[in-house]
Amino acid sequence: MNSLTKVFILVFAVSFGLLFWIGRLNASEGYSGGNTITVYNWGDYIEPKLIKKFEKETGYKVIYQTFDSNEAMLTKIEQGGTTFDIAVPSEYAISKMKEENLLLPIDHSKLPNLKYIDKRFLDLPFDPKNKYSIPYFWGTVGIVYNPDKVDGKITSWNDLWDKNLRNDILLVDGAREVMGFGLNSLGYSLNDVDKKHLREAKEKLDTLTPNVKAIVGDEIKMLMANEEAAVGVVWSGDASEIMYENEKLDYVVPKEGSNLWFDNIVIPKTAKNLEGAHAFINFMLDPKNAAENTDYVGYSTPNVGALKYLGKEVSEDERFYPSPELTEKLEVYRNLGKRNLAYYNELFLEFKMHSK
Ligand code: SPD
Repeated sequence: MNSLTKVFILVFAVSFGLLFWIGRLNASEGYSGGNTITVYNWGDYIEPKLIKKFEKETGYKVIYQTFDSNEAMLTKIEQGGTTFDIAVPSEYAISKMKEENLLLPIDHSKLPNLKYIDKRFLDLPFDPKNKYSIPYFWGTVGIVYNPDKVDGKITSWNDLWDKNLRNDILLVDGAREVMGFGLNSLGYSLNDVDKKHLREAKEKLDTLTPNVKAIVGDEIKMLMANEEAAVGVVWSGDASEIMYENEKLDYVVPKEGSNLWFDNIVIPKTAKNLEGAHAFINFMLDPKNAAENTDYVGYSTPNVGALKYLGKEVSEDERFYPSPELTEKLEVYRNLGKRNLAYYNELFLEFKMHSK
């Protein structure tokens, strides 16, 4: 082989290697465009068979990535370098993303299945006219408990401080959720930004630590269903899943009040495949697909078309489909602004350190 051929082979090999690694990097940060769409969703938040079905029906290939909190999702999208076509933030995170100009408007003419969404979930204050977001799931924060392991019924956030629950409580790993119930237990709003109240809530939470067994993510479902703890503070859909696995358990929204939340689908500004993103949203809005998804993940659907397939035992279970009167008494998280959110996160981190 002459030296010119050697140089040619070397240049070819290096270029091929570089292209390969760039391709891998793109894939890991959500490469999309052409025939591919990248979806960024909460863990355990879709029936996997629906992804396959979507790919088969539309010819798009789905790259699927997950997050476990709004804060983690926000940080990743704010940092840039991603090309997610779809993300699923909660309402206060949507307000923040709008404020930071991180979202693209959604073309409703490409979503014929939007008509199946209950009007109650449309045009909410965090996104007037649903310009940037389409309802996916909704729910509450509450207490799932094992009646065999607690004295009497649980009705209040303050029941968590019962001395008999030593090392027997699991908490959802969410700053707004944990700080929120700390505030609610003191009679404050879960959108309170008064630093004195927030510190008071954190100090009260610190006194709960002897009862806290762990602060966990999606594994809370398996742990509660297997009776590894008596009580869990969870999102309603996780409670529904837990109770499906272990019928003995019950779920309550505490009397002092709690959070009503909405997770909506958005198209981040960095999206590369708008056609694919709209096709995905419309597919998820199809009543049969939405019913299959609801049946799998256990959360409450805003899709009235889907409820028909799920049966009355689902739609009439007031623990997971609370009446409009009850939901009016609950509070939706507001976007509290960068500084206040940072303070919530800081106090929650301190609490986590304290409970180790
Ligand atoms: N495992 C999926 C959990 C999704 C829960 N989203 C709730 C957000 C409340 N702010």
